[in-house]
Amino acid sequence: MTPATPGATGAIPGAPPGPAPAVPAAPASGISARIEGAAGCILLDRPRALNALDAAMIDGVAAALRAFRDDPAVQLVLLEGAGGRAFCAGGDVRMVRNAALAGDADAIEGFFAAEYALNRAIAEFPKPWISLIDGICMGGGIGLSVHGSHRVVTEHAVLAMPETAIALFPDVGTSFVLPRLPGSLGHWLALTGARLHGAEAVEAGLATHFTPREDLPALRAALLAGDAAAVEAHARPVPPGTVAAKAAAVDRCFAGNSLPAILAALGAENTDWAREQLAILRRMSPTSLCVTRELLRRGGALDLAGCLHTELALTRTVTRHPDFTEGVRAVLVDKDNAPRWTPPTIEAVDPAAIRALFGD
Ligand code: QUE
Repeated sequence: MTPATPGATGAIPGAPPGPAPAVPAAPASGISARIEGAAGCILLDRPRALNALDAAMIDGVAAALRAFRDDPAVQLVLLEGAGGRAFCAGGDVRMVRNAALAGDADAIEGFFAAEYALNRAIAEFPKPWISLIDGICMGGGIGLSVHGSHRVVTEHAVLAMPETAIALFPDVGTSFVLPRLPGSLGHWLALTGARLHGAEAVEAGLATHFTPREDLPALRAALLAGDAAAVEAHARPVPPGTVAAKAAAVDRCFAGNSLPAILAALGAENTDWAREQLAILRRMSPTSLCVTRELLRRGGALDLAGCLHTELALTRTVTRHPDFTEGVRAVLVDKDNAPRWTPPTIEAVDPAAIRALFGD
């Protein structure tokens, strides 16, 4: 068989039938994309980084999306993570930090613009876009899945938007999604970075179906045969769980329209859960918490495109704030988990500084 032209992109015209050639991805891209049966299959394949998305992976997924969208042989898209531990742990924030330290604003903007364009293309994808989430799914991984039609989680799935820990904010279109979750659930998830297990993620509305890991091979086989309805057939009912049990307290505490109001409500709650949430919020970037609260307020009134536009504008200002490089340093570079935030407390955040980050 003739090797594919190096650097070729898109489906190869006149390719012989049978096992389809890889759609475009060179092995170095961190993804692979191929047609199996009636399914366009995309594998996030950088397991040593928990499949965190770098620029090449974003370009690879975007090229595969275009090829699968335009290929009538592809009835649905199947998105998975390699390595057994993660679907996708996030984005390449170490690279973004290096670019921020180097003052390379164009590199930062280019990275996020490509990622957010992909998030929007997934929302507009005309065929089933089915993510099988059998491990860690955070940040950029939520962006690759939540805008698609089907998000199948297993008992090994852990979903979260943990950006306030690194002084970023919930992006990849989640400023559209989170304010639309029931009650104040999205505000709680965004501010605290709370991790939801598979069944809880279905309860919260981030995931659509729960299927045990042991059933994934059968589900996968049915999907390769083009049967998107197999997602329903293989789904198990979700037992009423911890999210429903917490919902009333979440709504009492996280509905406040400012961080001081949320802290006051948590203090008044006087439960172990509320004290734990307070302790978590006290570890996050105070500036990032205030940006996040305001972003979700605005996101509730915008469409997805408007949210992604707001997020992209924020990446420019927020990555220039000292908390961002410090947060990535503390969590992902030095891993001392001892960030020194500027200002150091929520009470010391100047509302005018938050407005300035939004460009008001
Ligand atoms: C908050 C985040 C991220 C995070 C941890 C946080 C994030 C992200 C990663 C991550 C994890 C593993 C990797 C990697 C990145 O961790 O966005 O390259 O191998 O991408 O507390 O927002």
